[in-house]
Amino acid sequence: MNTNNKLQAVLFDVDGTLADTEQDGHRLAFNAAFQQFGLDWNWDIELYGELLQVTGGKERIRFYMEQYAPAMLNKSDLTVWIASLHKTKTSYFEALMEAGNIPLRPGVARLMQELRQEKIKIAIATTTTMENVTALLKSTLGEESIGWFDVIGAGDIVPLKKPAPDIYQWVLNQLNLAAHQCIAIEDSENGLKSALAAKLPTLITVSGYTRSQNFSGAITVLSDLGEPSQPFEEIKGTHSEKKWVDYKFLNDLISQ
Ligand code: XBP
Ligand code: MG
Repeated sequence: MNTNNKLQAVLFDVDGTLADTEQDGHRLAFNAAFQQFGLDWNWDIELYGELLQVTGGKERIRFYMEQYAPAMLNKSDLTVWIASLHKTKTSYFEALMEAGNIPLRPGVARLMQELRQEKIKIAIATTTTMENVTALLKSTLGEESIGWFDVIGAGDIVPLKKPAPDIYQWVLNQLNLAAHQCIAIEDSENGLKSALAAKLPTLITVSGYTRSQNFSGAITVLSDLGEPSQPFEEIKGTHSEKKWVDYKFLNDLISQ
């Protein structure tokens, strides 16, 4: 561990932050599962943007049913049925990741590699399932990359999903670190609320669906993590001269 510096760990969100997985990943997987179950539901790009206000796939399916298919809520085995529909959706998502169609966002791989070199811990705090995290990491960074993470907090291991703080608190407990020694990287308002409720300083990189959300409370809001050859755009700036996020950038952010 690097004791000369304040930053001890970086906690990454997954969907929208590591990769733009929602529109052409999760959404397509949900629709494929609906088809397999003989449902005439189709989540188009716009509708899916509205449904994203609810985090968690099972929770999102139930929310959709409340709005668009309330009669089906009377199913006697509703919870089991939603879980099985969601399991099918997860299989389709894994297959989409294996096909390798969704790349990591700018700067993600570079920053993770640098943090590992600097002996800064890296962790994941996500609402999605462990299967999905594994499939994304494998297809983008290789099989061994799962082992790079000191902690992976995913899916149903906590009772309440984002915007509740549970998943970030769980990861902090596992890391045995205080929130002020860490930084969270998120892409959504629900994710920001969750991280802030766990008292984590939070950097936002906006994604397709989240650009116009409310990010008050974030330390800084950027287009992406940037690369030396592909600078980020500052949305709520730090006025840093450097236009890509690296270890020093993050350490300076939480030391201000
Ligand atoms: C993203 C989510 C997830 C995904 C779908 O959360 O809310 O529900 O949309 O994944 P985060 P599941 O950005 O915190 O990762 O169907 O596996 O829930
Ligand atoms: Mg996200």
